[in-house]
Amino acid sequence: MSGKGAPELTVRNCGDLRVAVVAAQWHTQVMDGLIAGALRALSELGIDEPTLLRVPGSFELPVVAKVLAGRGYDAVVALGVVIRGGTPHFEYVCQGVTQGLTQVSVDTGVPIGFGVLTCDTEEQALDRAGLPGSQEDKGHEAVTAAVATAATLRTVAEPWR
Ligand code: DLZ
Repeated sequence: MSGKGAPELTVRNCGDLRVAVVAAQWHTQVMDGLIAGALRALSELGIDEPTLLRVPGSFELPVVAKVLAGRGYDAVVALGVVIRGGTPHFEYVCQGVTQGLTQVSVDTGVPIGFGVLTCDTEEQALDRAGLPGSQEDKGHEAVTAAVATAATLRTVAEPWR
């Protein structure tokens, strides 16, 4: 999938939104970049002191996202990186985390930013991790998308006000 065509999102009046970030721990260098990009985006949006929780691997992201979504957060951002190996495990982890996060979001009505990289190689992941020299900053993008969606949902919650 190409990053070409991504919108320039403008999100206003969102500094009071409560946002949690849940991040896996596999592939430290890539994860450090994703988390830094996510925290930078939150700071740019005026969202100070976000909650940051770590889980072992990407497969564990949905369960924590679900609990956070039930605790009053307006948006949750899930960060992880899964790199293809020589076994079908890659497909199972990718499928589990993708379907799990989609289900959490739709079931709870809380936007979940999808900052999970699914890559063939570590080089591809580094190129999307928002590190110096990276082409893309997927942690930043995932926060912006989740907060923009939460801000949109707030406008439809009580449209008569
Ligand atoms: C087992 C596993 C493998 C092989 N690869 C990754 C990976 O590339 N990225 C990731 O986030 N997690 C990986 N895991 C761990 C699983 O997500 C999960 O933590 C374990 O299967 C334990 O439930």
